[in-house]
Amino acid sequence: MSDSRPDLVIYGSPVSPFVRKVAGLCIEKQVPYEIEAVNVFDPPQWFRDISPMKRIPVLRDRSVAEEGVAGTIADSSAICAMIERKHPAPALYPEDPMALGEALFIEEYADTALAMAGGLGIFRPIFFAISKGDEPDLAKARDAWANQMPAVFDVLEGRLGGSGFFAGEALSIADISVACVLMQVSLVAETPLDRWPALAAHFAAMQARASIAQPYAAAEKMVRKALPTRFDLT
Ligand SMILES: N[C@@H](CCC(=O)N[C@@H](CS)C(=O)NCC(=O)O)C(=O)O
Repeated sequence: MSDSRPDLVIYGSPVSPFVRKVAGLCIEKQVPYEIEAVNVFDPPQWFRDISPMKRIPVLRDRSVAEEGVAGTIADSSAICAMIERKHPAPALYPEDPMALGEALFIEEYADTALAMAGGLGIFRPIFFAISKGDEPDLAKARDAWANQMPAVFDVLEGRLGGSGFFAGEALSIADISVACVLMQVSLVAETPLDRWPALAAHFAAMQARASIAQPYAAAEKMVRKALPTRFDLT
């Protein structure tokens, strides 16, 4: 009997922007994958064994090994770089050295600065509270929107300049990373970007791509069960 399962398994949940980043890269490359649900806050021992920092996502490549640490990679950036090498087309890392450096920097900036402000500052105080049956901490979320997000948006707006892409002349890991992390805010709150027109245009264009929209739709389906509408943080 032939095995119709995809080689690539992403352990985690589409509610994680880093899981969606890996899924988005796979979709752009038309690489089959599946997501296997793991509750990262109370993970089974087998997951702790393959995720030293107890974070999602972790990737398994079944063509390498079906269990244990072999065949697994923790951390979305490491995972995406591995998939790029294994499935080079279309290239999502620029060839030009400076453009590559810029793409990797923007990916890191999205995964840290943007994720701190939007994920820890806005998504968690709202969604984690609601998931536990508590009132959302809107004061904290509004503070993050007013006082943390603008500086991050200023950097992203400046880096885009007049281009439709963050690095080089084509879609890259930078664009996917920014869109996935910024959409973490959209899961729980309106995301008005009128003061940052280049970023707003980039965000709209990215949301129209299946690679961004499909994993986000899966996350939104889960989030909307607990939170039917988004908050206005302005
Ligand atoms: N740098 C890591 C970040 C992963 C990360 O922070 N994942 C979050 C979910 S979005 C997580 O696993 N959190 C678990 C925890 O905070 O205990 C990556 O890019 O994969």
